[in-house]
Amino acid sequence: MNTSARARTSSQTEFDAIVIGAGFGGLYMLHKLRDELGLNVRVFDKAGDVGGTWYWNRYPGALSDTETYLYCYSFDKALLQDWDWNTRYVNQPNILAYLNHVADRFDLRRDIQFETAVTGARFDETNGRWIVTTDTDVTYSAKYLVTALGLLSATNVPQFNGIETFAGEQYHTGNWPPDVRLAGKRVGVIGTGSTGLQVITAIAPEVKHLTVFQRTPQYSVPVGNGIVPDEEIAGIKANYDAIWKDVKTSMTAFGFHESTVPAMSVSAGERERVFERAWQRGGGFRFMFGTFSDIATDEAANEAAAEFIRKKIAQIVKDPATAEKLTPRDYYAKRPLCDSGYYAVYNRDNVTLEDVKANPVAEVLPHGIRLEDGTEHELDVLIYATGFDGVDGSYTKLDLRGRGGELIRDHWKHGPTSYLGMTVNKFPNMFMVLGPNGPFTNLPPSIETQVEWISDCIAHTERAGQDIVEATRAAEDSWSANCKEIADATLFGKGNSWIFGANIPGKPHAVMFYMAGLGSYREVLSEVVAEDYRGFEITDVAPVVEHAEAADH
Ligand code: FAD
Ligand code: NA7
Repeated sequence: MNTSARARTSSQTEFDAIVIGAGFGGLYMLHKLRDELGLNVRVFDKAGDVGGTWYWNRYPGALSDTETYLYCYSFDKALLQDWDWNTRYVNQPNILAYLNHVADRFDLRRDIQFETAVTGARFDETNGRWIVTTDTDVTYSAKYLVTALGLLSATNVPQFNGIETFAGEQYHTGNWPPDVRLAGKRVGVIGTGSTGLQVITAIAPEVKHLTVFQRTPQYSVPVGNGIVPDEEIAGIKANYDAIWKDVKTSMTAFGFHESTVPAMSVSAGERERVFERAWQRGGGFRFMFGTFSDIATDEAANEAAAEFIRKKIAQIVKDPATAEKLTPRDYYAKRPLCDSGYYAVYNRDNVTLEDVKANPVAEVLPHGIRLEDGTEHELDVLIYATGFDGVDGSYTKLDLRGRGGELIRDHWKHGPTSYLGMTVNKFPNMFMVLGPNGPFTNLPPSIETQVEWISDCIAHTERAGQDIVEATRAAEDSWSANCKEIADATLFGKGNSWIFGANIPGKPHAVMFYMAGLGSYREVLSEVVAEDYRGFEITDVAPVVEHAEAADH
């Protein structure tokens, strides 16, 4: 433990608000609550510094797939003008530099306690305060608890037989240490999601040999990264007000207008031209939502987009057997991927592809991996690009208890639920940034939306002189049912991925997002406020009552 990092903050233990997480969400939450509402706030993060996702995911090739000009905060106009950038997409070191700059600019670090993991939090019904336990000996308390834990922050490491016997180096991409050297080594990568595609493409030219263990092939389109001309950047900076207005009323918040044209309403030739233009321009969300209106909802439209990508794979990959292994046959219905030359990697002599669905990993050996057919791959380094226990995973690992001592993991035993993606009945005064059933978008604008809404709600409760703000059970049920209905109208539920919890063995397959878009989400939030915080009870500390109807949904 780095005690100096902990010592930077005072020995105070009682706060108005405690925030967990110092990524995009937690940093802005601290600024709002401390600098605008004047609250006494402490932020905890188990990381050694700010950055969240971008502190942990330092693997080679880590890149945002949101364009740079929108992968940032919008709340400070001077910051938007001052921060310099020049690539269409922003890589991990530059996102981390940006968040460090934000922390310095708003003097945030003095209220952040790093290298401190929150282990649990319990709502004390007698006084309406949250009691927060950490991996230090100290217990803290606060009236408000904001969990900005991240929706992709609890790493998923598959429990292969023999994993502990591996004698080489092993890394998960979401917990990547500095100074890893891969040049000249025999490296294995397990996992071909967004992260796998990035790390594979980045390291293939430098390693001695790369073996990719692929369970499910992926649809991916080019990202289209490159230097952005100065005039374009000047144009963006001059028009930021209008750009953000547009983004925050759009569906995906990725900076393009979602198409309103159904794929099957145009000729096959026109479809091909539209797909080809999007392929040349780059961007996964742009390909899925900017080309036609119904790729995520209509089977024929989905198949047309899928078939276009399959043909591209066949053109790019020279060895037909490898191309076939790389070709997905299922729906194009996961968070859409983009890459910097992924499929072409398999034309390199130093890259081997193993299909571990057909021939699963039997065990990890001290010197490599053995597959079920007996094939052994000798490896110096094993990289797990196996993703995250997404969305609720960071919550269910905590001893997080609301009224009556109810554990969040019991409340969510059939899958996570929330009201507005931010609140949970029986967990009063607790607000989640990017909690379950929040918007499925480019995330910084959704994070800002939630942070601002939470801050307003806390200000409202304080102005009213009240102790407790709590979502009703009816509001939570109705919002969760609404999210399910919207998600059921898409094809996403048919793609087995983290966005439905399908990547973690034993995890209930559940709706995790509000898929109607950011514009519509913001409208709902405004209506809730206009109707005097519809769906919330804002009260003083109530006498303790028995909660016999324990959540069973
Ligand atoms: P995070 O950045 O995840 O921060 C959460 C913080 O909480 C972490 O620092 C963690 O250490 C801390 N924490 C969690 N639990 C505890 C605990 N118990 N005690 C103490 N601290 C705790 N989104 C996009 O919109 N566009 C993209 O292109 C994009 N690319 C991504 C690429 C990768 C590889 C990954 C992993 C995610 C990507 N995301 C992307 C999603 C990304 O997570 C969000 O955009 C954003 O960074 C989330 O910010 P956050 O503050 O909500 O959470
Ligand atoms: P993902 O998208 O969940 O991808 C994880 C990958 O790891 C995926 O290919 C999985 O295959 C594979 N995986 C997981 N467990 C195993 C086991 N046991 N054996 C073999 N392969 C396995 O995570 P990412 O980190 O790539 O991306 C997450 C998000 O971060 C992404 O959407 C962006 O928003 C950034 P599967 O497909 O499940 O068969």
